Amino acid sequence: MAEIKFWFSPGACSLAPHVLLHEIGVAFEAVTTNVFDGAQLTAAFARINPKQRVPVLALDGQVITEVPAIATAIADLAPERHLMGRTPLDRAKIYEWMSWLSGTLHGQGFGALWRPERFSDDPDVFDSIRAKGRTIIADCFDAIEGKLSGPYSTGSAFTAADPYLLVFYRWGNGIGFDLPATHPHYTDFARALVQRASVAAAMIAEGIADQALTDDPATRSTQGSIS
Ligand SMILES: N[C@@H](CCC(=O)N[C@@H](CS)C(=O)NCC(=O)O)C(=O)O
Repeated sequence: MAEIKFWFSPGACSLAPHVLLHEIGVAFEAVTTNVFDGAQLTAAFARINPKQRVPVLALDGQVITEVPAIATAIADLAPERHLMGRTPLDRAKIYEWMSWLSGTLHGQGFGALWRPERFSDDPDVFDSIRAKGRTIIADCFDAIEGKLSGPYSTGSAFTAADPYLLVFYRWGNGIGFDLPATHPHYTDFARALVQRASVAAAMIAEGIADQALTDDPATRSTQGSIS
């Protein structure tokens, strides 16, 4: 087995591959790089990932970035776990989920909401960009609600797409969406997922288990993260 090193920020999109590492039960070194804390985005980290983002996975020193690529690499470490599904169609569907979650919901939606400066140099239009981000997020949540109908996003078993969907469920509640009230399929999916041992283990490791999922809107504000 390769030597595995993994950089994450608590509650960030890195939670998804972090769950996958726990799911396959390998030994790995986890490095907390809190992206809320600029001081942790060091020059040393920039040498590892010049994009200055988490997650980062290193396999025997070979650095891999981007959630879909990292998820694929982790799945390939334990092919018997079928984290990329059991059929070519499953695999395509999982890439469909991950590409859309990464590019549209995360990059466009949460990117515009939390990082409007990525879309314009003019601070006067930031509020408008943030509003557009929130609309994109709402549209994505509605699409997710329409696609989910059980405990797994693809096929009849847990796959790499599932913990990625959990990341955005948590963020959505953190930014004031009332998903338990408005999106019952997505909520049932998320509640089932946090019961899974690998998900619980990753959330404990990230120090966010106490923020798991709650019906109390007052505590949901702590669930947001950074894009
Ligand atoms: N497209 C990247 C996005 C990675 C990303 O934006 N990560 C966030 C945390 S969720 C981050 O590191 N943000 C720090 C920053 O933008 O300064 C992926 O899928 O891995």
